[in-house]
Amino acid sequence: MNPVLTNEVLKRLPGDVTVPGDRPDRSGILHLGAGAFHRAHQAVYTDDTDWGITVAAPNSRGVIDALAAQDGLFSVATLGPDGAALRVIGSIVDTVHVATERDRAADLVADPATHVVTLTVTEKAYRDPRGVPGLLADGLARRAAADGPPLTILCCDNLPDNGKTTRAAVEPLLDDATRAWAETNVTFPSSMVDRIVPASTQATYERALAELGVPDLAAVEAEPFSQWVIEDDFAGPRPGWAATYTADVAGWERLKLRTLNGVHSTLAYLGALAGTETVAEALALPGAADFARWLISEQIAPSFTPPDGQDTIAYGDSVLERFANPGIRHRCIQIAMDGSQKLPQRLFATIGDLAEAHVDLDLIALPLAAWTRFCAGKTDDGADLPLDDPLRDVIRQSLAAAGPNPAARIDAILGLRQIVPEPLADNHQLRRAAAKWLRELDRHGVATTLEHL
Ligand code: CS2
Repeated sequence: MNPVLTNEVLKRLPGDVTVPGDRPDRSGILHLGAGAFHRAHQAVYTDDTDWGITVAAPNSRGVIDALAAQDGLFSVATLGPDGAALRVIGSIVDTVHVATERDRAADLVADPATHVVTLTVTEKAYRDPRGVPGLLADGLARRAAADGPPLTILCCDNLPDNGKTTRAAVEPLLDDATRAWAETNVTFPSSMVDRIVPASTQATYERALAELGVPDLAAVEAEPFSQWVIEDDFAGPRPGWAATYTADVAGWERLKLRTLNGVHSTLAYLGALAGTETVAEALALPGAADFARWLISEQIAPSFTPPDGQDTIAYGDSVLERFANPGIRHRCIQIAMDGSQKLPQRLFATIGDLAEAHVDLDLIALPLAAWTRFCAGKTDDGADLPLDDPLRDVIRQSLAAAGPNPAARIDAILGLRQIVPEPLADNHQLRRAAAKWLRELDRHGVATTLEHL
């Protein structure tokens, strides 16, 4: 058998690769969602503590099979201006595949040795009671029946009030006895997580092989920046993560979701339409960076109050610098997916607050127009674009019924109650501005529209 990255191989890795110290022998953390983001974020924070993680994959098992074959080890390549630095992470000590081992997964939620359950399962997972919320509810029922120790359920997905959102998804599924027990024994802190981690590609695995000398099929790559702000509301022991602990995460969530993620989605739709592959390339389109800065200062910043000590415009500048990192190839199409689940907190919340404050909505209507055009599935050059979205059919049907008229297409999108808050549907200023931008995009394409802003 060809060697892969394992405990045995760790001892003879090249000297410039950072390796884990003593590995934890058991895990106090159960993590749901084995994606690249988890591996480059929470798993790295945990690697600096003496806690371990059992990572559960809800659906696809490729990554956890790779991790299982590698003693839980994987590498993170940090891509800075001076090239890549590789670190092997040792915090993952066990794996579980929920689709085929659901019973074991529920037992792990109930296991008295599990103190914290963390989640990165993407925005849409909280809407499906049969999926992750159902698993948590089953696990809590078992924990309550055994009168187990308190449990912290910590959401790390890009949702506003993500702790409350998680609680709201789980609580209705609990029986009365479990609900009463959970009330005093389970907490759902909110958290703001941040690190740009593109989906791994062939290039990621090739780099890992070249640097490690053995294959690493769970390798990830990420930017140098990393941040984690956690509401300090732990039911039991708290891992020694070097995060920021605070009583109020809401301001941090808003700052990040509206600025970083809002501009990310904006650039993703503009870039996808213009035919650029990555966010860095979209930002390099003539006029794009000026537009992004303008959007941040004129529309995003006035929509909310940032947390103490933060300045939204300065934060936005640092975000744009991160987006421009040439080492990070974050594909527009990846960020563009699931727009119906992302845009409520990234775009429509901003627009709603601006409308209430009677701020002009002209610039913020451009991302709305770009998304509307993106949903039709063609680039400015007529190439096909995928619409990877749980509400794909509803969106496509409404757009088809609207026909080619830009104003009618904007009204069709604004009429989608699952996505757009009610008061925005008949906001005349928004409708007019978005229809104007959509007409521009239809006639001239993204590149010309941005250049002539
Ligand atoms: C991105 C995020 O894919 C997306 O929707 O906007 O994954 C973004 O890279 C992270 O939230 C950065 O922390």
